[in-house]
Amino acid sequence: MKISVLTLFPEIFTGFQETSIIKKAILKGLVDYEVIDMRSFTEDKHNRVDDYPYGGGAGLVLMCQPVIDAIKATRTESSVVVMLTPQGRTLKQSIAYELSTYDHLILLCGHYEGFDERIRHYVDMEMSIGDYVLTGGETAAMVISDAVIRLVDGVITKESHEDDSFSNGLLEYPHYTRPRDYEGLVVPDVLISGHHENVRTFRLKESLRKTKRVRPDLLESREMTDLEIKLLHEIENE
Ligand code: 4H6
Repeated sequence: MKISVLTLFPEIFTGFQETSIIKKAILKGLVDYEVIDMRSFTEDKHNRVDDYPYGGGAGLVLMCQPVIDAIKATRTESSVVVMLTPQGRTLKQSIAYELSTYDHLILLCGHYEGFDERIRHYVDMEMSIGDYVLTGGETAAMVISDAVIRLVDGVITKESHEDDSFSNGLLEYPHYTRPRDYEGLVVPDVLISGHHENVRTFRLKESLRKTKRVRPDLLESREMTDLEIKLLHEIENE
């Protein structure tokens, strides 16, 4: 898959592209990651990309010309143009899965007070990473890129994201590694027993316990198996 980021601050993305799993995905050719400076599209004699809002008010607004020319130069038949804004649809793991199946994502990052409204005519969807305000769309674009890239086939193993929090509608179970006893904090016996079925049940129960405690909203909209119902009853009676 290809991801093109349209931004006024391309340097923010260097550390992201050069680190860990994202770097490997790019090196393996699984993702083509391109960062484009929208300022290079300005036709203003002072290189301006923003201007005062009609009707007055504080702050500056990104102009149509450089932004729309950047979109037109970057998009192809198969591109999906995603604008990062506080008003967009909130990112969820299920949306990250959906985005990871696309051929070409264009992530459009705004700054200042936002975009001239007419730019939305050139956008396929508007996304938000949560209910808070950022100084620019770049960090949101990085969050979306990260969530999507790790789901692209071959970037990490399937098992490693099938167990992820949210993938099965629950938060992830706890993990332990050596040593077995750290200052009296011991690893649960079942994980050392080698009994795979018991390990699976333990992990499911701990996932349910954590989800019930910190994200009960996730349980409300989720179908339960008989085993899950039984484990939840056990948790309630402990
Ligand atoms: C578009 C419009 C995304 C982009 C306005 C972007 C939060 C998110 C931005 C703005 C973002 C999110 C500019 C409005 C700064 C506030 C960039 N903030 N803003 N939740 N900011 O995904 O002032």
